[in-house]
Amino acid sequence: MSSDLKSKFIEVYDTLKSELINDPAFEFDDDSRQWVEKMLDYNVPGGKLNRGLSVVDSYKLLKGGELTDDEFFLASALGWCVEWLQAYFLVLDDIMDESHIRRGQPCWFRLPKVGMIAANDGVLLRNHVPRILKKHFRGKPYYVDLLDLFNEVEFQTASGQMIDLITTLVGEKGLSKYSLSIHRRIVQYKTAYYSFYLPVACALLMFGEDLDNHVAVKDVLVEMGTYFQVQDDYLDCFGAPEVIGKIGTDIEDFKCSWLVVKALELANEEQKKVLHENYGKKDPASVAKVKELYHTLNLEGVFEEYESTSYKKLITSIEAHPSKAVQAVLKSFLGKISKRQK
Ligand code: GPP
Ligand code: MG
Ligand code: MG
Ligand code: MG
Repeated sequence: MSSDLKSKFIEVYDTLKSELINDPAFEFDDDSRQWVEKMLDYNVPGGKLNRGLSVVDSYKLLKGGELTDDEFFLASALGWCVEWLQAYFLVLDDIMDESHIRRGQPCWFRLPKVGMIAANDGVLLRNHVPRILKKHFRGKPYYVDLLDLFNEVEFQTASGQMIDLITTLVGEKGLSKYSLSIHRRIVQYKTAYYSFYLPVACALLMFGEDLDNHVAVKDVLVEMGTYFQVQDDYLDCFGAPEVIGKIGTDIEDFKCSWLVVKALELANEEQKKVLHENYGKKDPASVAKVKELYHTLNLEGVFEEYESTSYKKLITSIEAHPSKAVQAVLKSFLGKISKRQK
């Protein structure tokens, strides 16, 4: 995606924001308008924009040619709906995970003037999605399918987030209950559907496709999303905070992370004891012991191995797809995330 396209995409954000802060369904005054504008600028556009840009990219590959201005605007608006949904998830996820830093700045709820107002801001962000869809897609034949898609994916994500959170109660009873199959279920639901399936499904709907005919595409995207969240788990511990823009909390939070599952698989009895005694503790010395053990077990190497195996598997399943245009969509998405450092 060229920087010119990216700046055109960001122009669409400005349009959508200005519609939302002048929404006639609410009597805005200066304070409320300013609050929403600041909240949006802080939380919506500051990420990598991979998910949002993928809608435009995917639609373009499906069409096989340049987009009209109208098509570009609509595909971008759908891309921004995905980014809005993500902003809503992240504002709330950071409260739940007790995180401090996101996208290189304090998490929204950490700002002294914000605090728990962030919980309502999350609700507002979530409500902006159907307002954008209503304004720009109400007359389209695929409008109902779009609404249904966003609802389904939100349900899947919230369910995934629930198991991410309640599984820590299982871990507290006995860390060794964590397994790769539990991990897989968590990440498939909390990340893969909204981050990978949703952007491509938006493009397919806008292109006039019936999603029931694209189950194979969904399967590949869910697989890709799983790979992406394993990377996220890896970067939580091994990523450079100044590059990933956040500071990991998975060890402190007792998360069923890919790293702890792998560590449990590889550790001897003595090393398991170190894990049991230090995992899920807030104090920096315990966290350091867990990180040291990950290093001793060479989880960096184990991850590299996983990464190249997953990549090859994904390429094989993509190339099994009958349509070259769909193959291009999937390969383009994979290209954006493979071997990512952030
Ligand atoms: C990412 O998990 C998962 C989400 C952002 C989904 C949240 C869903 C809600 C319904 C709130 P993560 O905690 O590993 O992400 P990060 O590492 O970016 O904090
Ligand atoms: Mg989380
Ligand atoms: Mg988190
Ligand atoms: Mg994470």
